[in-house]
Amino acid sequence: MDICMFYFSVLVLISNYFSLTFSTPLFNLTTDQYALTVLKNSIVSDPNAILYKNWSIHTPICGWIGVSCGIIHQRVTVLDLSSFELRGTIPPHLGNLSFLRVLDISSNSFTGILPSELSKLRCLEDINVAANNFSGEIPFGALSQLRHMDLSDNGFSGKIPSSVFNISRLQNLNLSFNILDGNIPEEIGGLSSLESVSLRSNELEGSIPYTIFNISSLMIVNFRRNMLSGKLPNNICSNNLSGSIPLGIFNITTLQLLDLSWNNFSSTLPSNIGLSLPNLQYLHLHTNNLSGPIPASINNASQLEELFLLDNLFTGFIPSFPSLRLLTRFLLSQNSLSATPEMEFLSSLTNSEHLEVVEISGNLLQGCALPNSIGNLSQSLEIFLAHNSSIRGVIPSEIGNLANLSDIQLHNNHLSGSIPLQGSIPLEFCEMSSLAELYMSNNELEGPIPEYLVFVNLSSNYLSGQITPQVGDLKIINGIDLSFNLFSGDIPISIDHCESLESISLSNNNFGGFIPQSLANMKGLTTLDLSKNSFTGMIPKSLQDLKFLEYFNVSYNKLEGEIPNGSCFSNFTSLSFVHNSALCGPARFEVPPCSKDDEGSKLKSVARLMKYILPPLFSAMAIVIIVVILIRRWKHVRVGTQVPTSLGNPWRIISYIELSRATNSFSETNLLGRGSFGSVFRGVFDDGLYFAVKVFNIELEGGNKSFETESRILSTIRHRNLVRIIGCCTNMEFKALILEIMPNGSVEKWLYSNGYCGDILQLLNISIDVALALEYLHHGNTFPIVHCDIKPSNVLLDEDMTARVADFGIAKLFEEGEAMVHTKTLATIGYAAPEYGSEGKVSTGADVYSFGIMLLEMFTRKKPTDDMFGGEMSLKEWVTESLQANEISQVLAPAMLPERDRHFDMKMNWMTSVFELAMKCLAISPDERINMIEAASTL
Ligand SMILES: *[C@@H]1O[C@H](CO)[C@@H](O)[C@H](O)[C@H]1NC(C)=O
Ligand SMILES: *[C@@H]1O[C@H](CO)[C@@H](O)[C@H](O)[C@H]1NC(C)=O
Ligand SMILES: *[C@@H]1O[C@H](CO)[C@@H](O)[C@H](O)[C@H]1NC(C)=O
Ligand SMILES: *[C@@H]1O[C@H](CO)[C@@H](O)[C@H](O)[C@H]1NC(C)=O
Ligand SMILES: *[C@@H]1O[C@H](CO)[C@@H](O)[C@H](O)[C@H]1NC(C)=O
Ligand SMILES: *[C@H]1O[C@@H](CO)[C@H](O)[C@@H](O)[C@@H]1NC(C)=O
Repeated sequence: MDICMFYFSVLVLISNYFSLTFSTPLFNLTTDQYALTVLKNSIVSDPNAILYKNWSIHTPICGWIGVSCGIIHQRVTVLDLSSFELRGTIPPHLGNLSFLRVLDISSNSFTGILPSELSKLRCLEDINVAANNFSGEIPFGALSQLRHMDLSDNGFSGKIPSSVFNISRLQNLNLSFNILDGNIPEEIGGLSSLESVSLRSNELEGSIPYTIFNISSLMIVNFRRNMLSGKLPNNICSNNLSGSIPLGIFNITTLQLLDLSWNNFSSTLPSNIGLSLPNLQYLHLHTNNLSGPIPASINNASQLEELFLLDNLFTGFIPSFPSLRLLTRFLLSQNSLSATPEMEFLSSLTNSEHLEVVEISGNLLQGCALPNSIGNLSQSLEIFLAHNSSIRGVIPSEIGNLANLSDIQLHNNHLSGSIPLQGSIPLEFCEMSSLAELYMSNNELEGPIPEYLVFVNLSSNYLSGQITPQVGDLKIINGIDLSFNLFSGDIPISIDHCESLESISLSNNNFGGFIPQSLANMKGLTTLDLSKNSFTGMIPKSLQDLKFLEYFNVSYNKLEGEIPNGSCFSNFTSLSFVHNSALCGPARFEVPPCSKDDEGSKLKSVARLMKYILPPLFSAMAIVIIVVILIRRWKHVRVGTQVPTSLGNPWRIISYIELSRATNSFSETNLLGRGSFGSVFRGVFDDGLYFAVKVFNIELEGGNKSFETESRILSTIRHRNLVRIIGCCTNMEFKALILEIMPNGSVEKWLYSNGYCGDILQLLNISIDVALALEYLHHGNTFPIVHCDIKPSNVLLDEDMTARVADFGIAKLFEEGEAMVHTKTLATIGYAAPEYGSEGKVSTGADVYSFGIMLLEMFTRKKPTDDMFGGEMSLKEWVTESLQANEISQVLAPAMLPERDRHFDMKMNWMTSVFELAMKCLAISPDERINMIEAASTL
């Protein structure tokens, strides 16, 4: 009989004895009732009034919400208060709930220590205090019945007590996201029932004890480091495990997840790893110092879904993995790996039907060429990164089969030959100059267009040449957009072989000759834009039979003769026809009426010309600058020149001419604002899309750099709370970024506008948006990005009032090994952290500080530079004093929280929490500031 059962029996005996002696078992009930009442009284905030209403002294505790009792003894066995949004402390009296089996107070805001009296809970099987703000040491002694212990996401510090490792029944141990230090004790090997252990993101150091091999039931091992620090030094909590990975860990056949990433392990992987770990699903060993070959036996771990070995020192050939059918992510970038010339490992991945991500960039793939079988990789493939790898040869056109590929990066290789005209080529247009240069210097770009093109978008480039008659081979093409280029020549008659064509835009080029009658053979045509060219002759009458034609534009040409008036033409307006030589027809087209004779003779001559004169032209397209091709299934592509803006879509390259037209030559009336970098204008594209364009003043020192920084950063990141880029326009003299327009302006403008009403919820939402954006910047990428200029004027509001962080002109993208850099860039006074403002030291902490100031400003509606501050008194001091005096209503923005508000108390509590959070962001020393993960989760 185990201790708990023994204890239980004794108590039952006693209570029975008492029940015989007295009329009710009052003795036991009052102990539990007393403990829970003390707990209730220790709660300082219960925003949903759960305990306040339900835990009534007049009802039996066993009916209280979150409380369950044993049927016979009527003692509390379960206390589950998870996610009640409670704030307060845990009193030692809980240790008197001697029959408690389950204690779950997770996802609240409990603070203080966990009382050591909880060690008296001898029946406790499951304790979950995750996601609170507990601090101090882990108090437990021998809780011999414990099976599940979850203390994650708190502030527990000190060493892991060895008593934890004496709990032989323990199955799940989760201590992640705390600030525990010291070594992992060897006693861990005694946890013979352990199935899952997570010590992720602590400050543990030393090595993993070899005794771990004893734990034959382990399925999940997560010792991942806090991502922020990784190999970066010091400032934030991080594991610092090192040495070799004990080989015994690879003998635990039950293992499903092994995550040792972001540590400093230096060893090789055992060659039989895949044989000894047949159940492995996730192998995350990235960002360590692991070396040696990647064992081919990994292929035997047929359950493997994620293989993350990137950022290590692995060498040798990448083996083939034909058996990994469940693989979704294959990340081997940043090693010193090589491969066979045909890159057989890539071919072997064609068996992985669910493959989504392949990253092999930054390796030593000299002499390797991408195999044609790349086109047989899974249709679910979204990301393929193989840049900086010395790959040679051509890009196989089969890559175009990968319909869902949204990010492919092949720059800085030795690729040659033609650019396959399919697939969607990367996001980083402005960055792609390196790609273009590489192509330019090594290649003559020419060659036939592959036959299976679905959509060609070459608009807004400097492309010249003529359309070859081979265009007729594009049997399944849906759309051709060659607008805004320097193309010339005729439209080949053979274009009518493209029977699926729905959209043709050739506007803004130098096309000439007649409009071929054969266009009318493309029955599905919905858009035909030939405007701003030099077409001559007549508009073929047959075009009026195009049933689906919705958009037709031949304005600004040299056309003459009658405008057809039948069928689909009845809906077009004079705008489609303005600025031609001598068009005539119905009055509503605002052209003179036609005389009968004119018409007949002209028609005939046109027909004759069509038949005999237009020769088949053979010419190749000479591609002069960056070729940007987009093919999407038709359903993904909007007709015409709609700008793709959704996530994953590439940037659009916009010509200066187009931009100038769309902003009315950058007129003053379209000016939205000026800054140190240059100016922002409003504009509207032909298709009605409004946008903002940020024109960088590249003559100013730093202007060019600012453009580069901003486009570099914005091309690598995507988040709902960051301003989104539509495209760019760049040449030697002019650099601009085209951004989504934010109809509600900046937070600053909104904060100090007349319509401002200080809605707390809205402010909180904005705070959360900004926090999430910063969390993503700091922690969501391989290396942290520091914005360096967080303030209300750099946070914009979209039409839904979702906040988006903008203006990355002075942001810093940290490289490996950096956590702090020096800068001379001027910080904004008032918002800059002390170490940044005075010494130019930039770390993620600098953003945290600025965010803290922004929080204070939003809720007090006082700028840090307000006249009332200066000398000793700063915005921070001012709020601190009111917090200490418990009088924050004194500093809240006027009218923010009227006394009559129905939820006055609750909202006042929120405000206190917000200000307390701001203070944690405003610690003088960057090391003492909280990080944005904590800040965002607090909010
Ligand atoms: C408390 O909550 C429980 C469970 O939701 C419910 O059954 C009980 O009636 C409530 N008691 C009071 C006094 O509201
Ligand atoms: C990691 O531990 C090593 C010793 O094992 C120590 O020299 C080093 O400073 C530690 N690094 C960090 C970031 O704590
Ligand atoms: C792992 O298992 C193999 C085969 O069972 C054995 O030879 C080896 O000694 C074991 N290694 C460790 C470190 O336990
Ligand atoms: C990582 O380990 C190596 C030795 O294997 C040591 O030289 C280096 O300092 C360690 N790095 C950190 C950040 O602790
Ligand atoms: C003209 O436009 C109307 C409304 O947009 C549409 O219902 C009608 O079918 C169009 N007519 C032709 C001939 O396309
Ligand atoms: C049990 O808890 C302690 C605090 O840890 C109290 O001091 C005791 O009074 C309490 N005992 C009873 C019977 O409620």
